[in-house]
Amino acid sequence: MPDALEESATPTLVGRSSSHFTRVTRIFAAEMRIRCSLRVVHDLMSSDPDDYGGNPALRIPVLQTPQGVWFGALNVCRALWRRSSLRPHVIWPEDLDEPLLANAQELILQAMATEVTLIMSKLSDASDRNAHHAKMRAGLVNMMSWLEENAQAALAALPTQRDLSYLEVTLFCLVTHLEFRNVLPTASYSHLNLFCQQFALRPSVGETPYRFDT
Ligand SMILES: N[C@@H](CCC(=O)N[C@@H](CS)C(=O)NCC(=O)O)C(=O)O
Repeated sequence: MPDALEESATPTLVGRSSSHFTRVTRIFAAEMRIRCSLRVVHDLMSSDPDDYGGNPALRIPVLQTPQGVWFGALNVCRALWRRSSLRPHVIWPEDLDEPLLANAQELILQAMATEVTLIMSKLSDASDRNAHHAKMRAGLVNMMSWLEENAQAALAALPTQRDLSYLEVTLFCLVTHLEFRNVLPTASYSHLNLFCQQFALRPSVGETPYRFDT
């Protein structure tokens, strides 16, 4: 197959419709108008990298393209952007060059990772009464409080000339996922909820709802 045709072949996203890191990439794909087929990872307890599109970390999302395989949400989003003919103006994490914005991005990604650990330890039947679990929950609550306090200022500090930012997509996927997976009630986070309501007006959000794959 000629290179040009290979590049245009539909990429496969390996992930789950219930996963927040996967949703980040699905929102990016929708924003870039790139059609991806979803290969669902049904068993997150599998230790076989082949079940995760070859990712040795045994994590999703992964994007399989004719060019190669991309591990992790940020790599996937960048790969999608490079494939896109639209090439919208995206603010990436490395563009966040002041503490407020850089720390907001760090805490959003850490809160997402903490949520994964809490959910996975519950799934694997680990006791949720141990000291590490309690520390992770405390950290998650602290991070969400920090984000609630600082989100308005951080969002206002984003460059106005943008079509999209990794910060907004990850923040939206984090806050809505906490509620979806009953990890933490979010009703009291009024600024974060307002942001989510506004961000949810984007068609890319409506096209990628959280749901459990069957
Ligand atoms: N650094 C990775 C983290 C991905 C991640 O933690 N994904 C979760 C699903 S949302 C996962 O694969 N969990 C399986 C596990 O923890 O074993 C990224 O940014 O994509």
